[in-house]
Amino acid sequence: MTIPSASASPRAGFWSGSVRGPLAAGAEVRLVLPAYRRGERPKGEAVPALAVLGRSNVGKSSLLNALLGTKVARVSQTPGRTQALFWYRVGERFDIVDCPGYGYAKTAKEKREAFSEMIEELLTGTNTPVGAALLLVDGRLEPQASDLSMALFLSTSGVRVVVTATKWDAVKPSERVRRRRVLAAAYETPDRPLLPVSSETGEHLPELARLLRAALPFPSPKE
Ligand SMILES: Nc1nc2c(ncn2[C@@H]2O[C@H](COP(=O)(O)OP(=O)(O)OP(=O)(O)O)[C@@H](O)[C@H]2O)c(=O)[nH]1
Ligand SMILES: [Mg+2]
Repeated sequence: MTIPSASASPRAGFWSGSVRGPLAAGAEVRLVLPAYRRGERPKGEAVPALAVLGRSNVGKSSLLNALLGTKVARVSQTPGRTQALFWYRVGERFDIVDCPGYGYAKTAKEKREAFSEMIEELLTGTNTPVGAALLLVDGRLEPQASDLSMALFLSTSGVRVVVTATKWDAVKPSERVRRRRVLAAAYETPDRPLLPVSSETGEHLPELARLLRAALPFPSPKE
């Protein structure tokens, strides 16, 4: 399987602080690693990790920020903003990995292939694969081929998956029922819920945070 490819630009930086988003619940969030190479992982003992995946510009970094209640991930109107796998540690309990988006044709082919390989390794590699994935699809659009391809790949990877339809604030109320039905037919299964969300308004984010916590394979009853 070739994962639809990505694009982005390097970014250095560090941010840390206690935050109040529905998935952080007052924990500290810090950037532990911008990974530029296949198989790179944060140093030390591994914790459960959640990969945030989707086409370029679908709203991955915005949703990560909204779930954590931070501005830690960089957001842009220009596709291809996120240019590495950014590992954020939440309260020393779990990691969230903000991935480069796929499907942005203007990115150099080599770079798209490199990101695709990094994401594939993240999901299936023997080097501590992720425990769960959050797949974002654009709630304003009909199902897209690259997203269907990613959903299919995920279903064979053994990773627990939650799908969100993003930018739901921008979907007309009169269209919401039909669009929700079409997206559910494409992506939802008994094991893979689909939730429409908005990072702008916060719609359904507490519910999403609950689904994600349940999907992450915590090793002990600390959860
Ligand atoms: N209306 C609306 N716009 C949103 C929402 N979430 C994100 N956006 C906008 O969508 C654009 C892309 O957001 P990002 O979070 O940078 O998207 P991304 O998926 O991380 O993009 P890449 O890193 O380039 O792959 C920005 O202009 C955001 O303001 C939302 O819930 N509603
Ligand atoms: Mg991004």
